[in-house]
Amino acid sequence: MTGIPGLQYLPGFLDPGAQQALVADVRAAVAASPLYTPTMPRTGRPFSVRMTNLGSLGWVSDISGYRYQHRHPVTGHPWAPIPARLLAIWTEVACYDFPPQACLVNHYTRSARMGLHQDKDEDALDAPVVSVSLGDTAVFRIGGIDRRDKTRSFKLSSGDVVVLAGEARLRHHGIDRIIAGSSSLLKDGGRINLTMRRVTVPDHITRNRP
Ligand code: MD3
Ligand code: FE
Repeated sequence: MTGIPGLQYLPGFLDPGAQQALVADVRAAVAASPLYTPTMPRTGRPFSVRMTNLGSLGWVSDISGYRYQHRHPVTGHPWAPIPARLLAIWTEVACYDFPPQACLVNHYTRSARMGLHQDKDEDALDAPVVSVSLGDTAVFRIGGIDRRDKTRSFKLSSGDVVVLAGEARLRHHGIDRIIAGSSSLLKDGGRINLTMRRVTVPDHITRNRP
């Protein structure tokens, strides 16, 4: 479908009404778990993307490293819950029997970007990652498992959903740039990406049972 096994690209999965409703849910959740500026491990350099999380676990980065934790690093409170409308998208597209535990909320202004990286801080690497794009279009780049593998890029527009499973799960990827003014969904422009993930291996899954 995309020529990349395990990558399912669902353009226009959410209609404009569903996108508006999701933005309202996310704004309410972010009021309780505010966006903050993470910093890079070792250097402490700030990210250009602001982040927060929803769900029982949230992905954080600071000078000591990357990890999942139960509390917001600034407020010290547990993360706000993942909105039902977002959980319903996971149920519809993930083909996975357990719910996501983390929803990373990435906020991009017109100059924000995300360098090429792998998502590998989760124990449940058998679970897919489900991404929902809202607002301005992004130029997304995806490569291979090896950082030097060739990459290709495509645009992620508001309402697009991407499911990353199997072979695609550990590919390098990043956001090269945001196309400012390409969507009127968010009143101040910019882009929000919501990434749902399973972090821990569900208890009752026993591997290699004879
Ligand atoms: C390909 N976010 O939060 S979402 C991230 O648009 C992240 O904010 C980007 O990469 C964003 O980690 C890209 C699409 C995506 C998410 C996970 C992937 C693509 C992926 C995992 C493996 C391969
Ligand atoms: Fe990623």
